[in-house]
Amino acid sequence: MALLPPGQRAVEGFPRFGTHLHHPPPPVPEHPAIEVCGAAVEPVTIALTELAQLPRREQKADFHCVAGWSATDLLWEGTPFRDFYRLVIEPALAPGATITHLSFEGLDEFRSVVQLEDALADDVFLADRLDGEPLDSDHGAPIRLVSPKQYGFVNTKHLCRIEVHTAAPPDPDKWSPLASHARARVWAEERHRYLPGRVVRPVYHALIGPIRRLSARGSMNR
Ligand SMILES: Nc1nc2c(c(=O)[nH]1)N[C@H]1C(S)=C(S)[C@@H](COP(=O)(O)O)O[C@H]1N2
Ligand SMILES: [Mo]
Repeated sequence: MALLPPGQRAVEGFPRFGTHLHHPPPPVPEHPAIEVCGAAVEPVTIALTELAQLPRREQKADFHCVAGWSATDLLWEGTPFRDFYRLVIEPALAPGATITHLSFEGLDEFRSVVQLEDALADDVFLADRLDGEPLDSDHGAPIRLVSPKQYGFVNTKHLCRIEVHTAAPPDPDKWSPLASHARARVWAEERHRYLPGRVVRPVYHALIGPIRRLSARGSMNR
């Protein structure tokens, strides 16, 4: 069996998960696109049909949710984020701008903030296919961010907007005891900003079962 990061347990299959389970997945727009915006950038919108012209790759990776479950051996296909950054974002940047963070927003208004260095790791993808099929709405149709070395909450589904930042953007959850870790690296167990990963493990492990049952019920209703 493959080695998993500290505090993770393998689950069967790949559950739909996240903070949005009480909502159905957002509908896929007729002309899906990714918008790039931010203070230091000329706004660009790239249709997913154009995105398909950028370099593409396949990659096997495990997926680790902060709550402690891991889905193993997923086969993602899409554009390496590094290529997207070099070919779409960099040419639109204001001269001399230094980018430090990116936020990734979904059609459901979910948002993750990633340090530039983490976003440019060689296994970070904009994925539109999973296990040989177009990405389904449970897992982020039409396209999602995949950053396998970071917890699930970094991996924005239904991606529609990327904002570039020249400093860390304000974090609305900064003072919450459950604030997320800014790097969220799974091998260092960076689950939360204040609470050590191993302290929250038992609480999360107890919640996985009930949340999965809820998520299965959500899928049946669609
Ligand atoms: N748009 C969007 N992306 C999201 C979420 C969300 O609620 N909305 N939840 C995140 C969390 S917490 C996790 S664990 C993963 C779950 O991905 P999955 O549903 O494909 O298993 O998606 C992440 N990306
Ligand atoms: Mo998660």
